[in-house]
Amino acid sequence: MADLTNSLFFDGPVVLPTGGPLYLQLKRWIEDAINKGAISPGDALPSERDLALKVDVSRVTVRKAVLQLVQDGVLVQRHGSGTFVAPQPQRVEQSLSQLTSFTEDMARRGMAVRSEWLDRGLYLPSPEETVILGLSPGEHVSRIARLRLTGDTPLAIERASLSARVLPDPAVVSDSLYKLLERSGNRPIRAIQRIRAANLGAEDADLLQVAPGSASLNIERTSYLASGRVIEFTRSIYRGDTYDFVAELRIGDTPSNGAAKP
Ligand code: 16G
Repeated sequence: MADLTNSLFFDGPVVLPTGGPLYLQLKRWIEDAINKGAISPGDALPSERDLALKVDVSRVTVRKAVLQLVQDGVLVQRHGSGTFVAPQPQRVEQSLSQLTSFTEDMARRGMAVRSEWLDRGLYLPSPEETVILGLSPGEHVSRIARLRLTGDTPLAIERASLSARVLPDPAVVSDSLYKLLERSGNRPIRAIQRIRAANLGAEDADLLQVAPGSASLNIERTSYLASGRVIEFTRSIYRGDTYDFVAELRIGDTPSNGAAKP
């Protein structure tokens, strides 16, 4: 654990972001410092008095900003020892062999899940969507883009495309897309996933509340109905610091274990 009495101010004079009440400006500045990695989980914040002096605001302003950050779960206060950057969110393990929804994955861990809408609407499909979803000429695509969170912690950005014939009104998706598809008998039973490591651009990093360039796991899921028809094509961007994908591996029927088939 580092003593941050001074290191928060290494970058020179403090320039608060503009707009809104002073305590909210200070709150955003502290959040930025955490997101940029200037202060890390577990690090101690300078004392209220030191912060007020360095930032040139009143102690009341510091107290209000810190209180909000504590309420948001960004900072924690330990009686007698000070204020600290909250520990990293709990890592989530997801099986790679089960076809589950985000809502189900989180419910199994007892975590409340919610979504913030980034976009939802009917669009002319891209050539990629036309091919992957097997759309007929003139058929539209329903796109839903969501920030998926547990509490106040964003975990993933998901951008799903479905045929407008399957989902004519994307506004009807409330909590779970799979639950909705299940009701119309369109829940996928099989999916192919492609996972690759990437670094977050500024916009996605901002949504996921991490520093630009942070690691992410980008997943493309193409899901199928029992008929073999593609029902969903989703691109997800998971925060690299919160997700572990776990696959169970079994020895196969190979010649080496004597179980080879002709
Ligand atoms: C998962 C799926 C995503 C699906 C979503 C439905 C991955 C990588 N992606 O996040 O393809 O659209 O679940 O979740 O697992 P929902 O039913 O909670 O909306």
